[in-house]
Amino acid sequence: MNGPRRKRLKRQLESTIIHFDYDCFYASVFEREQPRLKALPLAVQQKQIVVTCNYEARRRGLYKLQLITEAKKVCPDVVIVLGEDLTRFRNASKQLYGFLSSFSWNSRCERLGFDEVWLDVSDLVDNNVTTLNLSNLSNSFFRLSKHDPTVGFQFDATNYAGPVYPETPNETQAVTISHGLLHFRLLLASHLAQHIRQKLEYDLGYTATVGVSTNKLLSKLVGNLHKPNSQTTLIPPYTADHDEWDNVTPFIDDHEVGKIPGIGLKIAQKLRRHVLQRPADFNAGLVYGGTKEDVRVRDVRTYPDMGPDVLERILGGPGTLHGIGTRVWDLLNGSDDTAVSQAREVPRQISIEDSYIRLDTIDEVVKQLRVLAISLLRRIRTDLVEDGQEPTEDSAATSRPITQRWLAHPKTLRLSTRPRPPQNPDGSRNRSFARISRSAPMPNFIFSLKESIETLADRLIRETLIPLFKQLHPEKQGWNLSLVNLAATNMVEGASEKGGAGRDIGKMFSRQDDVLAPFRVRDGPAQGDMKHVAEEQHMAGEHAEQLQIRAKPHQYEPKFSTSRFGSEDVPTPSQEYDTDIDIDDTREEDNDMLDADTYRCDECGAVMPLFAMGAHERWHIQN
Ligand code: DCP
Ligand code: MG
Ligand code: MG
Repeated sequence: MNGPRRKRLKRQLESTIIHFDYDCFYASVFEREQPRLKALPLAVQQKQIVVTCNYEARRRGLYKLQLITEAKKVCPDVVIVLGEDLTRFRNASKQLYGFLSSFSWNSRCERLGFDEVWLDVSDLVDNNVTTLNLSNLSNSFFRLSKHDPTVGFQFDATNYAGPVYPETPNETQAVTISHGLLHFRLLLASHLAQHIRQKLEYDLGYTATVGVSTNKLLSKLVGNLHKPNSQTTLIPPYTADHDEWDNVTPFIDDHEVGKIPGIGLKIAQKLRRHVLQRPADFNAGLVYGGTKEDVRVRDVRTYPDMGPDVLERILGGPGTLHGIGTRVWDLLNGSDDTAVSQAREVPRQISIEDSYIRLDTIDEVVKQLRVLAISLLRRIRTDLVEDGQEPTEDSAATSRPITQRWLAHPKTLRLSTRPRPPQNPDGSRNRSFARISRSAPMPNFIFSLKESIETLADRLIRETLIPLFKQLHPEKQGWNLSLVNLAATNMVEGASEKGGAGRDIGKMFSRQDDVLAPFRVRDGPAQGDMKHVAEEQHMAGEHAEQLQIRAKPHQYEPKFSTSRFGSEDVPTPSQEYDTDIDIDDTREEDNDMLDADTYRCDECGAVMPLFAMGAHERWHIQN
């Protein structure tokens, strides 16, 4: 192990991080609505794909991102539910986030997609470590509340809760004082994780798979070892300082390079190519098909001369951020000093979009703008208006008037479209993901809570959206749009009469939204719409990792930001209103799902890597 790496990792040993990934999330949301589904093989369909299925279905051979036709063949009695409307998943995700973040003392609670959350429990755990009764560890009490010492749970602090990595027989796991602080921190965190998982299941009806470690990278990866409804703690030693070995290196070494969050498709390909001395092979699969050659972290890490400088040379280049070599070297060594980001009260922006096979008349555009504007206004009200009650002298009064208060005002409305490129003489089209956009000040009338959403939407279309559209597309015809996006941006938070930190934290968290980068949670399709596309499917979990590896966080590639997982690098919209057409100005926020290696099928909207496209097109021809 080299010096700088050890130093870096050591610095991170002061944090205690728990990563949650809900089990078969979309399927669980349906099971909560209809408990009878629990016992049946259940698949959630988007387009022609099983986006997820419950574990009963997995037992019968179904898997995520399988074709529906294939799933029906493998398991003829599979129950299929439609999951294109994301509203229920978004709501469940918010509720679960609110629940998990209520355990936090430091408000560091970050969501990735809909189904993953990191909790930084460093302060909570440290506090409990310092109050351990070392002479009676097996009868310990975990304090959950800073203020009330009676709130918490009993636990046995001589053993980890749940499985650990490396697998260790229970008797040899026993922890004594001599094991040191890191052991105790992780051990306590493992009990906390178990407690939270149990409550999550009993109180809310969801199960999760959990990882416990000292940074975001390791906690996310280690959780995968025991699925579903379980947890894994990566136990010390984390560095080989005084010991002869550490547990982090063999753990991270076994991963295929593309499985490391933060190592995207292109970076992974470059690493593989360097190690293999030739481009790595792909198996062309239909959807996200069995993909690449297995090049493990170990193969890269131990490759002759490998280190930050060589990586900088292999991966760097025009348009890449300086320091990519160090960053990737850190990741390959299990080191990640990105912080779990602070819970945010309001989203940075709210955006709604839909994609279209054909959208080429003004009448149809107005119709679609109405659908989008209604969704947008509804989301704005849900996310930005807080219900409260007028304070009165009589605390028992039940008839206090309900008040509604704006938490924030989006100051800008942006309309973006993605025109289809014109046909080539041979009838083919060039692929293009370029968006164009125009923005305008958000008119104040939309903040009226007295008017109906429909009335506001009609006025917004008349007064703002149609003029914006005409600026974007001055010609009356000749265009054909494959996508329209409406975004409320430039969020200015309203002053709170109750003040910042001390306000109703439950409400605050339940409103928190979009910890989005590197692939943002997109707003869901408006109900009843037909061709919603898979962009918002870039959520969480294993397949998100697959998606993440081809996500393009920024225009240049590879992009490396301080927060690969977090929200910090969700760009803040410009304060200025653009007056010129910016080609593709929305790419950073909205277009970062797709990169040159990703393709969206014009026919059905499914998103897939280019190599899968041939098979996919053949599939359309046959069906
Ligand atoms: N999802 C999606 N499209 C994808 C990948 C995922 O719509 N390409 C959705 C469906 C999943 C949710 O995101 O329910 C979370 O993704 P996970 O990969 O974590 O999958 P699950 O939670 O469903 O399953 P697991 O139990 O393996 O975590
Ligand atoms: Mg999951
Ligand atoms: Mg997930």
